[in-house]
Amino acid sequence: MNNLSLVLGAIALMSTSSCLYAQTQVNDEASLNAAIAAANADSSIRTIVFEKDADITLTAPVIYNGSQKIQLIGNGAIIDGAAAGSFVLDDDLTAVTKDGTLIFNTQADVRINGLTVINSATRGIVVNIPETATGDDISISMQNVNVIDSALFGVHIDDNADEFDDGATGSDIGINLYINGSVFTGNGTGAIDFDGFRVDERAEGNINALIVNTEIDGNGGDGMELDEGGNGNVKATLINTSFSANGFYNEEDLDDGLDIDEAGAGDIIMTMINGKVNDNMDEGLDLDEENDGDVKLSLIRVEAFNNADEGIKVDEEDAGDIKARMIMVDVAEGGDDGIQFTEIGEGDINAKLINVTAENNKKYGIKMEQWVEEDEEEIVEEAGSLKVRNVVLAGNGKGDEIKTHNIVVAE
Ligand SMILES: [Ca+2]
Ligand SMILES: [Ca+2]
Ligand SMILES: [Ca+2]
Ligand SMILES: [Ca+2]
Repeated sequence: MNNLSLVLGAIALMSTSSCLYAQTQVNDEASLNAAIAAANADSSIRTIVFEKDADITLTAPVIYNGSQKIQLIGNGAIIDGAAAGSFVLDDDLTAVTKDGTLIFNTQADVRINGLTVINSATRGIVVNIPETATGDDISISMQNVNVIDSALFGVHIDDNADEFDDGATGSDIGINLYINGSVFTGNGTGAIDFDGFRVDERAEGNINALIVNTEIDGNGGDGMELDEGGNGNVKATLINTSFSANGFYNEEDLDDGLDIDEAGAGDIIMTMINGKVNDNMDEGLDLDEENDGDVKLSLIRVEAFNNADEGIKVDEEDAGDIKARMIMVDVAEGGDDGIQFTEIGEGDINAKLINVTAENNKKYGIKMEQWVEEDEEEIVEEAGSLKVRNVVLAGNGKGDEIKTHNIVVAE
């Protein structure tokens, strides 16, 4: 048997075992609902295939409730969710809804390829992880997926058991996220505080995200927010990504390009290679770590230009350190400090900057402060360390020295 027939044989096997819907391709609302209803009723159905470039207009949310892994092969289909659900505003002008254009109520893996969701009346794609989920983490994969012009979140992956997104109750499992070749733009323009892409992970479990060749630009809330509470880390690896021109919708509380909030035990471990965080209305990159745990940040070839607040901001609180490495990072024209690290509680800062520029920022180009308590009068900890090589500061509003507290700067 030659290689081609081996491959074809493998595809045929896969087809019979997992592509029951390959023959009846989805091309409208009725066939999409029929396919999802069939998968909800029959756990052997794991794949739903769309007709090439199908245009589908929904009149209501489409809801997957199955317990099996599910794969949507979009083949370039576009789903218009302008009439798929609604939201109400409560007294605080917070939008309240359980709706979304495509909803997955499951702890099983979700894989979506080659699909675009536009104009959602509420959220674009929603994954609700049941509070009772135990066992393996959920893996969510989106390749060549576009979510454009949703009123609320573009994508919402929700492990938060609290209806109002409060507290730290959630499932025992964590979230693995893989995004490649995708665009999330124009979302979060129907109510305040809705991001292009939001992940809420609570209780036990990590957020483990790998995002490649993806643009998360022009959303009303944060471009992306990864929000982790309870035990567990946020690990994010971002390669060839853009988080720009986000955060414009709520003039009272503008938002960031990429916002990572980690609380409870656990670390933020972030690597960005070839990244852009430009023109956001609050911070470009905003990392907040609370309670036990460190921030470990590695930025290589990253630009943060023209953000309204800090270009790159890291806050670490309570026990734990900031360890950072920045190589070929340029931060300019920001409305506050260019790069700002604040370490509080037990722990230190250990950073290395190589070929970094910070120019024309409103306050300091680079500010790194290590405190036990912020603004303490007496230093009681061993100093942290900042190694710099070929670091250029120019035109910054508070001068062009690196501003530090209890950090030894060495060439
Ligand atoms: Ca969890
Ligand atoms: Ca945590
Ligand atoms: Ca600390
Ligand atoms: Ca900490």
